Amino acid sequence: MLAALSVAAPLAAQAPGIAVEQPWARAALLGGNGGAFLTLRNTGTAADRLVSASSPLARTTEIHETVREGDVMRMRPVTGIEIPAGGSVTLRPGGSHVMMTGLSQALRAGSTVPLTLNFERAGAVQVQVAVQGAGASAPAAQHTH
Ligand SMILES: [Cu+2]
Repeated sequence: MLAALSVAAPLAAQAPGIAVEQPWARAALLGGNGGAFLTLRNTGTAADRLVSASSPLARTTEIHETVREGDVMRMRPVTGIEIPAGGSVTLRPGGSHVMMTGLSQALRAGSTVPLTLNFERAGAVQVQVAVQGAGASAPAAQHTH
């Protein structure tokens, strides 16, 4: 199954102090919503903060967290995600994620979605998000050379 997910685009991006690793998204329908997931690694000596995100394919792009209310898991927008100096934060299904709503084109498995992440200190970082199947729960195996 993983062989079908090979993607030509680079899967990691580097900005001063911030590395974005393994960005991936679930397949989603035209007009629908898609979640993007990734690991933010802060290689700098000061804390940084993801404050916003945008994609040309989405009407709006928000940073969401998932909270439990009784037996129900709900998503809600947050103003940012802190990445401690020397630390990392992983956005994953069931947790924090980047939410793209009002997609102007379907997200098809095997394609990529451009996403810009804006950090308080590191500024704008552009990544190509690899689209996986709708039921995917983790990034595909990645080869690093
Ligand atoms: Cu969400």
